[in-house]
Amino acid sequence: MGSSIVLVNPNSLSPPVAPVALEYLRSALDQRGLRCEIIDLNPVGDGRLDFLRDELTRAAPFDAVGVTLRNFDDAASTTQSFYYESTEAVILALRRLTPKPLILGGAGYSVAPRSILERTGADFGVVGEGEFSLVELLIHLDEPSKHGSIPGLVHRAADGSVRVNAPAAGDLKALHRRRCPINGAFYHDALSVTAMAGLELSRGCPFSCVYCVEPMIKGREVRRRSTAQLIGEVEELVQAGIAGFHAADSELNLDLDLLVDFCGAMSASGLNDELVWCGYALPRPFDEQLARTLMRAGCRGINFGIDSANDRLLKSLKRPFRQRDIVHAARCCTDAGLTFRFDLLLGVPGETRSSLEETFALVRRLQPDQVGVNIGVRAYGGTEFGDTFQKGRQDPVDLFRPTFYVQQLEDGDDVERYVDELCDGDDIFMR
Ligand code: B12
Ligand code: SF4
Repeated sequence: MGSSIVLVNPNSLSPPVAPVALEYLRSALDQRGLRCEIIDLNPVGDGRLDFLRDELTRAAPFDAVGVTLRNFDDAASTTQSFYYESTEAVILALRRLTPKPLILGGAGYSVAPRSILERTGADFGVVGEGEFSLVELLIHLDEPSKHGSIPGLVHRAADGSVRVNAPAAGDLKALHRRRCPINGAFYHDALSVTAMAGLELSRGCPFSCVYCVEPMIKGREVRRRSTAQLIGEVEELVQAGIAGFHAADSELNLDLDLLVDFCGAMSASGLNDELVWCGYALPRPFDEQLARTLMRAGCRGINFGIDSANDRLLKSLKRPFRQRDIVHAARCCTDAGLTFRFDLLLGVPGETRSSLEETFALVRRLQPDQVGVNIGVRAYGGTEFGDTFQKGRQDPVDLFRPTFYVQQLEDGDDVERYVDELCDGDDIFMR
């Protein structure tokens, strides 16, 4: 039986995002009396591997090492950054520094679990949520006969083949999360979206948008924490001097009862005066009362990932809303004075000059505070879009590496060029 673990955060992207996953995992381990030390490489800069070696020596003895892989690429066709390589360097260094079992997990890891385990030679991985499975694995570290029944565990069978257990949805209300922000001064000294703490109200998404990995890594059932638990977490953030949080939910309005209840409790407790927050939401269900409730609760920004204003394209991407919902949600935010942003996804299959023009015309009419402009769909393995992308190809593409579909316009013109023209130097468009 193992009783202690070191968890490493190798993320070094700029701007930095606080490793909320490690805070949540540490809470779950604490709750079961298991010791957890955290090594956060994000603030270190040069000399990361020396720092890692020194910190491992300080943390010894321990029974296992875990690494969080939050993201392995930026999902953007214009940059195609592949962060996996810098993370792999940390994992390989750990392999050299300690003989203890190496366990991988995280949203990025869960998108390509088998592939990353094989590339790194790590001993175990966890697909999906970590709070329950990591605890079980640590307790049964030396009992391979138990590994086949740990949800989401990626492990090697006796013949060396990699096995991936089906993930399960744990009871989030059974978790007593304690918020002790990691490296608070480094992550939280400015009030930008990235400098906010993470806070998860609910987990999971029931929709099937063709390109999205979230139902795959968070589950399709929307599970919630209780409002009392969430308010307790927010209080602890405030006590730690945190001035804002970004909701870590796939979409905030998947469970409207929870959201409205949480907002009411934020207002009633006065926490709405202590910190501000923001998050992602769908344009439906959304109404003016919700926009006002969010404002009163301290919410200062909603990001609608609308992709397009064209109903034909929204339907083919299996988005659970249409243009009229976008218009309605935007009007509700404007009337309530709630800042909102649209994220566009352009150059999807079937995109034409006129669908691009329709999207830009609508966006200009609705006047969001900001518009994120993304071109090209990232094809991830395990998604419907990834499967369609592979179909009919003689040589399958390695979808782990940045792989994008960008539609050419009907006259052969480039979407990127035409989008630049449509943005016309307007600074609400973030390219
Ligand atoms: C909110 C959010 C943001 C916010 C963060 C704000 C903030 N201050 O926290 C913003 C907008 C800044 C952001 C930015 C980016 N994001 Co983002 N983001 C999210 C989102 C919605 C929530 C992240 C979160 O906090 N989750 C809550 C925590 C608790 O969950 P978790 O990290 O998955 O951890 C759990 C498990 O994975 C597991 N686990 C984690 N680590 C470990 C380790 C071990 C050993 C084990 C066993 C288990 C384990 O257990 C944890 C608890 O259950 C996720 C999607 C999602 N629903 O999770 C995308 C997501 C993580 N982001 C993603 C991406 C691509 C990015 C960007 C690269 C986008 C860009 N082009 O810039 C940047 C990277 C920023 C950075 N510096 O790292 C992708 C990553 C997938 C990939 N391709 O690798 C995701 C999955 C979205 C998606 N649909 O593709 N993001
Ligand atoms: S894009 Fe949003 S609504 Fe669609 S599956 Fe992903 S998280 Fe769910």
